[in-house]
Amino acid sequence: MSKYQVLSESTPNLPWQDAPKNLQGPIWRYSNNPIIERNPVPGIARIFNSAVVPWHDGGFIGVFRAETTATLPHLRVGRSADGINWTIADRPIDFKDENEKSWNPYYAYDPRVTKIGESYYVTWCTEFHGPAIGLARTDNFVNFTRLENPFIPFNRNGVLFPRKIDGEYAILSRASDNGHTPFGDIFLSRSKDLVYWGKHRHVMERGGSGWWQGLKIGAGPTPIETSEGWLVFYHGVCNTCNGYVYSLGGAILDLENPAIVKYRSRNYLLTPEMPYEEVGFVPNVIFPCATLQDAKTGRIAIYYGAADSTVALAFTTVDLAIDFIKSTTESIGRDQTDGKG
Ligand code: BMA
Repeated sequence: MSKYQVLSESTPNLPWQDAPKNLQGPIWRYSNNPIIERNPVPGIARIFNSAVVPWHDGGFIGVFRAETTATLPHLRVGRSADGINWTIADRPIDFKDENEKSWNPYYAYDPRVTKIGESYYVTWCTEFHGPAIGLARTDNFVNFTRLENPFIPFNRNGVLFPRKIDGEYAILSRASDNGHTPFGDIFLSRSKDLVYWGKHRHVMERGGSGWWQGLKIGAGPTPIETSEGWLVFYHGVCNTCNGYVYSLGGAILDLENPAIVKYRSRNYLLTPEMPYEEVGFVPNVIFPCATLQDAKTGRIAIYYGAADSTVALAFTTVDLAIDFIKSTTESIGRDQTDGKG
């Protein structure tokens, strides 16, 4: 029986490995990482930063960031029986607008997939006179209907909450620039209809008592509803003399008002240490985009892009993650506002 509860659907067959005996942090890696290697499909050089969800009959499905040998990113559907071995579609997702007219972005990357009710919503970084958040709905992962882009450019790392809060949809996002964005905090916005977004609130700022997240932070997987609050994993970026380093951070947001940060770890939960994280197209990147969790056991599987080159998998439990975040929360300071400040 776990101390904290995951308050969402059970996924008893999520991929899993027990923690190693010498576990140091709250998260441990899958021993056969990476699970999707370079050149995984003809014409595709790299798949990384991708999002998966449970699918029918105990299987899994997802939206993957595929980068062509022309180094252009687009999104593809992938399917898996075990969450580890993936079959990637041989063509990009063909997005339509609400009138069935083709609406495909010039580029698309860093997808997240969130189930709300019986529908699945994909958010990603889309081309809209510069990078902005794209939004689409699907019920079957065959037909994808694009909805209005939630925000004007520039914005990245748009991540929906898995249920309405106070009768409204909620999304995390990060205002950015047209390039590699040397700044960035996480904001919350709300909408009654997934079209008009407002009531913008500041949630967390870069820094947070740790240089590993001193440059910018961005939301990661869909927030996990737990008895302690919304468990969020995110990426925090450090600026070094040799470039950016992306680590994985964790925080807990208030269930009823997720603009309120209850706890936020001053230490990273995972940082690039393995060769496949430290070496690749972009070195030193851990970029989490999805989790699977099981309400019964409290197990959590985390999917992350490694070095912008491959997809990797790591594990934690709701107890280990929340206890770590709580025990390493130093002071919330300016983050503990209602965001109006
Ligand atoms: C960000 C995004 C991510 C990428 C990261 C590291 O700005 O482009 O897709 O993983 O940089 O290169």
